[in-house]
Amino acid sequence: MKTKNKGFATKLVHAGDPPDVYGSAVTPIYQTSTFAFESAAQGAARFAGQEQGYIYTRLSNPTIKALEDKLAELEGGYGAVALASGMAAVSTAYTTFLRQGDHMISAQAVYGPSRALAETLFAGFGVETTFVDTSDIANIKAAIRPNTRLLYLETPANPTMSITDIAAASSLAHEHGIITVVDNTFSSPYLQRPLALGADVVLHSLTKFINGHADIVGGALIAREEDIYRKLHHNMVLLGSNMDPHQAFLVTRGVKTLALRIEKAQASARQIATWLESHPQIDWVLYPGLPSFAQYELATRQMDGPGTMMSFGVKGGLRAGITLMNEVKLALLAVSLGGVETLIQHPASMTHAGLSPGARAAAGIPDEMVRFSVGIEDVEDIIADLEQALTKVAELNEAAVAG
Ligand code: LCS
Repeated sequence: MKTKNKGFATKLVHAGDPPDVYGSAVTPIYQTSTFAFESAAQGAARFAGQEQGYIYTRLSNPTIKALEDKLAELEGGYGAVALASGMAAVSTAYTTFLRQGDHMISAQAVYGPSRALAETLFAGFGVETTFVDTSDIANIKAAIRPNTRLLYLETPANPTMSITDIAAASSLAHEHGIITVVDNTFSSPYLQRPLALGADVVLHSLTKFINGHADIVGGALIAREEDIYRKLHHNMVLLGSNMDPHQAFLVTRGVKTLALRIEKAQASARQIATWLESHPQIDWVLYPGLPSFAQYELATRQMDGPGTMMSFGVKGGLRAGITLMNEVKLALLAVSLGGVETLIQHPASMTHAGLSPGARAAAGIPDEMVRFSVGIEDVEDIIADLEQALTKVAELNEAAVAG
């Protein structure tokens, strides 16, 4: 179905679906590694790019292509590559834009392994990275060098919720011939479309909101322009970082309800963040939908909604945070985010444990920080769960004062 001028929810359901020979309502799983040619000449023509058609699943596959076309349309890009995981997307992006002797500027608050990959493997390949607080554009400007090739942003950032002005950052990068990649995992294209703001590439861990059902890991890169898309595709094929057809089928199924899931969870997240902020056992809450959020104005301007992710500090520090995580019964104590289930986790000992304590402190990830991903359960149940766990925290804090 042609979805070019249709609304976002219509695109979620229909974009990318190729016509099927049997009229199948959903794109089938083409669980095949290879595709037979009718003749040697046809095989040669396909390899030469003179004839459209499939060759081998690492290069492309109809089930994967249907997802890629949907993602490209949702993000407003020329083309997308679907990848084995979000980290496959990060490593394919770094590999595509960085060579020995190059320099990258990265947001300092990014998903732990995205930073670790730059600090270990890519440092070993002779690529230097400067990590800065990209919420202030002046910090990006000050870090630019003649050999800077890549500006890597994550906004809102995991887990600080720190926001970078994508339009201002991309425009500065373009003045210096620097490619801008934006990890849009925390918002999804339903809430934020970085390509329209000037970014060159959007990155996703599809594991999160886009798939939404905690049953696969996957990633994607969506390019604004054809030549960047071709480079990403070329490197995906060489690196073998491609997705599998069965994974693609599940993501295509999951993404259809993205708007419904985010609307429901976001309404709950607004309520939970407001409730937490006024709770006596909570010190602070970081949620872009709260007027107290330092970048509330930028968040409201840049995003179509504040999303479903938040971080907060429990009174009593790390010990109290651990009590909260051990006492919740509905929320799963688990990493990942953006699924239908509410999840709670501890960045300093889990997702961001790979960062040095100094890097965590500089990135604004204190030991007492707890991260919360709001699911689509009834909000009353999520709040009741937090309430009973916070009662245990209060008892602990009172015992500490008494004792
Ligand atoms: N980018 C962001 C912003 C992420 O949060 C993650 C994973 C990735 C990239 C990597 O994606 P993956 O390879 O896992 O699909 N974030 C996780 C998290 O916060 N908890 O567990 C995984």
